Amino acid sequence: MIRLPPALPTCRIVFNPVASFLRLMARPRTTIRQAIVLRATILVLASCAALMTAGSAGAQQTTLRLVSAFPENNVYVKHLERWWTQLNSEGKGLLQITFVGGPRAIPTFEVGNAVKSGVVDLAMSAGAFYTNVLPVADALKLAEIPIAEQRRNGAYDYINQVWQEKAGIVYLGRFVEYQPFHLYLNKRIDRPDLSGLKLRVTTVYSDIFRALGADIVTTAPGEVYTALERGMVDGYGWPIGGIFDLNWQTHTKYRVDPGFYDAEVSLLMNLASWNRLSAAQREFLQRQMLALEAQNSIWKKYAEEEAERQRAAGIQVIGFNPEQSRQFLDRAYDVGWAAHIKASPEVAGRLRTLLSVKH
Ligand code: 173
Repeated sequence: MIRLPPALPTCRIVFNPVASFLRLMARPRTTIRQAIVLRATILVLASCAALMTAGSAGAQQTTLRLVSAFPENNVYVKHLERWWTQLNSEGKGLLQITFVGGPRAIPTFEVGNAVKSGVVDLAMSAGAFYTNVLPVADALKLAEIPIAEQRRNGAYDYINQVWQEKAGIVYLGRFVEYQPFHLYLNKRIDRPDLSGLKLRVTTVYSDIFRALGADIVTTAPGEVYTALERGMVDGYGWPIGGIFDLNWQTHTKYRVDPGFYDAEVSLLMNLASWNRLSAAQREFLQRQMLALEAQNSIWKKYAEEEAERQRAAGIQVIGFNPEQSRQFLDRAYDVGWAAHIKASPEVAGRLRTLLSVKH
């Protein structure tokens, strides 16, 4: 956050030279004593101005505070950590990022409020975690085209327009893709019917799991382990990668295929913090963000590795036949979009056009 030079608040609080000056000028006659005060006032004004100039010239380096909606040992946080470490070494004297922490600093579902209000400057989050601030953010999981193409076809600009207008949030970019979501279970099913199952969700999965008959319970990622351990749920939604980060494999018997949608994790910025950056700082941050997005294809390999790791850990795959799979996927996208279009027809309708592939 850009800090004002310390001289400014001091000048304002202890002695308000502008007000004294105006008060003096408003008087019809000036005594000698008042003339001395006037001269002192002008001196203070001049030195305040000098300090302010010196302050802004010296404020070339800005430090931004970042939080994560995911727990700190999660793979997305580790990935981003490599990025901000590199950014900090390249951005000396210009821009720095300080990592404040994960959900222990700001609870997962409060991260949206924190970045909207400016409690933090930056947040890494999935859309599902800040639906309390911007319900349609969850629709980004439905994108069928990569972020690189979203930048080319106008989707990225439209997302930014909506995010800034409705939530005061700048959508800097998306650094997780090619990670389909799956349903992980401890009870066997043999067709796309989830009736009788109680499943841990976020808004990512709630509409499709409910449409298939499940009972749902919403928790942040940090509470999934306890919910599984205590047998409070029969399964959970999560992408193909990352279940080992928080030890969920010890309470996971099955993974249901096919995967659906695409895990979306993005970097968000408070609009006022963004507006305070200089042109050079913005350009630097955008360049760093593009370099991060350019790495996104690593997630394809990671998906394969994680599937193998699950197999090696004894997690069995429950698959549907091709027809069931096709119907399941069509239904997942239909109910996913339908929920958002019902809630905000114009924005979700436009997002659907921009983010979908013509079938
Ligand atoms: O918590 C979740 O299951 C969730 O919503 C999510 C979203 C993106 C990536 C990983 C998890």
